[in-house]
Amino acid sequence: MKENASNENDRKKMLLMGLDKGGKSSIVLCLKGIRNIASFNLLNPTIRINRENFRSYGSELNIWDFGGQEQFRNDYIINFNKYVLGTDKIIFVIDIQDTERYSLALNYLMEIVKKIQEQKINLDFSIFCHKYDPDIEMTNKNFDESKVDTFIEEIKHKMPTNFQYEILKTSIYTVFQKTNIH
Ligand SMILES: Nc1nc2c(ncn2[C@@H]2O[C@H](COP(=O)(O)OP(=O)(O)OP(=O)(O)O)[C@@H](O)[C@H]2O)c(=O)[nH]1
Ligand SMILES: [Mg+2]
Repeated sequence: MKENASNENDRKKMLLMGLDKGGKSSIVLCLKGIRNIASFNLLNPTIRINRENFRSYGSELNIWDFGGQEQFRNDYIINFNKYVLGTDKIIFVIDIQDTERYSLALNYLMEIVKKIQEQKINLDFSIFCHKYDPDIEMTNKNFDESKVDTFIEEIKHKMPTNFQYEILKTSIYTVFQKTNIH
């Protein structure tokens, strides 16, 4: 985490950004500890920014979930400096199953990175290659791993060399759980 993180009570401010339907609000539910898949079906598209505070994995989080629809995105870029104030971490979420919007997602990512660099903002930055579901080839017949790999290489190529970030493959779908009852 960045050294000058000075939020109240050590609360971490985290922004979730990315195109609409990418899975950001679903990730928030996961961070909140929701394990019932049915709850995910109840999610509606996020209108502008949804802010929530909760405790997750030992940290107090102040999550800003940025609705990704086109009509909202321009404002985020124009007013980025205002939104990013006090931010410890940004997660940029890309739906890797949405191959048609790879370049749109990449352009949006680059706009955000440019803003961070212009303002010399110090924060953790992660890129989630999301919807990388277990056994994905069974649920998505069009899935082509080499396409994803090529895209990830393109991201790495476009990211400024002096910009620190991590790229992760993520999914909300995990395997069946069991709990002892006696
Ligand atoms: N296959 C798969 N689907 C997912 C995953 N995560 C989320 N989804 C689905 O993706 C759709 C969009 O999820 P949301 O979390 O609402 O997406 P969002 O990024 O918040 O969208 P906006 O609020 O419009 O910006 C929903 O139908 C989710 O169930 C995942 O890991 N794998
Ligand atoms: Mg949402």
